[in-house]
Amino acid sequence: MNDCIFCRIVQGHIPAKVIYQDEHTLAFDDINPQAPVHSLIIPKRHVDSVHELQESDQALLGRLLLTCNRVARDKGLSERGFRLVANTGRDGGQTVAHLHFHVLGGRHLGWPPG
Ligand code: DGP
Repeated sequence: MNDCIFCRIVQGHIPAKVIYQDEHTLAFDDINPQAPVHSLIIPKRHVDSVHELQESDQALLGRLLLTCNRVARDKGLSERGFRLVANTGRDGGQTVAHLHFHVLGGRHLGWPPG
C-alpha cells in the first residue's frame, strides 16, 4: 500500500530507528514516545488492524508477539515488565491503519488508559 506510512517504512522510503527485523516482522521506535521505551512492532505485509486478522494469520500473529517479547528483552524491560497495546479502530485510538503493537515500558504505566 503506497499511501501507508508503515508500508513505506518497511520499503525503506521513510527513515525509522529499526531495532529488529526478520522475514515477516519489523520493529522500530515510535516517533512520538509516550514512555522511556516506546517501540512499534508491525507485520511487513499490510494488514489494517487486529480486526482484519484471519485464521490463516495465526503464525504471523505468533511471530509478532515473539518479536514484541524480543524487543522488550533487548530494551531491558524483562525485570520490571512492560505493556503491549494494539489500538484498533476509531474508538480504540488507532491513527495508523497498519497493524502494530506498541511496546511501552521504562516507567510505571497507569490504568485505566484515557
Ligand atoms: P496508533 O495511534 O495506535 O495508531 O499508533 C500509531 C503510532 O505511530 C503513534 O504512536 C505515532 C507512530 N508514528 C506515526 N507515524 C510515524 C512515523 O513516520 N515513524 C514512526 N517511527 N512512528 C510513527
